[in-house]
Amino acid sequence: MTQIHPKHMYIILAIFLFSLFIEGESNEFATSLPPKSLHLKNEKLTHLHFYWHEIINGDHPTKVTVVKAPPSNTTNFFGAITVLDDALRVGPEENSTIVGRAQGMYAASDNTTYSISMDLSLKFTEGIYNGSTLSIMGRNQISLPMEVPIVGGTGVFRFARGYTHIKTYKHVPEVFAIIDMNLYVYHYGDSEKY
Ligand SMILES: *[C@@H]1O[C@H](CO)[C@@H](O)[C@H](O)[C@H]1NC(C)=O
Ligand SMILES: *[C@@H]1O[C@H](CO)[C@@H](O)[C@H](O)[C@H]1NC(C)=O
Ligand SMILES: *[C@@H]1O[C@H](CO)[C@@H](O)[C@H](O)[C@H]1NC(C)=O
Ligand SMILES: CC(=O)N[C@H]1CO[C@H](CO)[C@@H](O)[C@@H]1O
Repeated sequence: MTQIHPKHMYIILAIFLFSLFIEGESNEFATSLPPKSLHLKNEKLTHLHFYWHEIINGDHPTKVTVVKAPPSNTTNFFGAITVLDDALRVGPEENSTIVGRAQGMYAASDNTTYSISMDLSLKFTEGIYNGSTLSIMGRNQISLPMEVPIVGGTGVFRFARGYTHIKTYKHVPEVFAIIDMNLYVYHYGDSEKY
């Protein structure tokens, strides 16, 4: 064992204190927290199942195409942008209970097949989920069953991550589309207090 000379001890202590000072200075805006301080104790996995109802035409369409695909040199509506505020219902029937809404936008972003890039907030209005949201972002090739990432959330769904299976349940072109959604999401919150 090598002995540390007392003089060296002072130097080591000085370097240690200086490093604390540097860290404090450079991280004025960022503080490391124990996860418990945000009640992040039990991460849980929740399965949600509901139907996404999009009314395309009629008196009360729930989506609007704000940018049409340029008429030339495009295929599969490439370039079209749509904004939506669609109901999420427990069942495929048009009068079944609303559990939330899908709000956001999508752009036709594949020039060889009809596929959209989605940026959706699912805003829930039922039970303990009332007021919480999930953010969904990713590619959706509408004609096929798809998997789209869940990239985050708020409220009960803070720190959310997961994926959603999306498949068309019923589609009447130019009239409406009902999409079956199964979501698998890791998150922490479980009460009104999150
Ligand atoms: C889309 O596809 C069409 C037809 O193949 C082609 O003419 C056009 O250049 C493509 N557009 C883009 C942006 O790649
Ligand atoms: C929905 O409508 C159908 C037939 O129109 C009816 O039998 C059913 O009870 C209604 N469901 C709800 C939840 O209102
Ligand atoms: C959801 O929360 C809003 C705002 O706090 C409230 O007005 C509404 O009644 C709640 N809905 C349900 C179904 O609890
Ligand atoms: C596939 C297609 O529509 N191609 C057209 C793209 O635009 C150029 C120039 O405007 C035309 O010459 C092509 O026929």
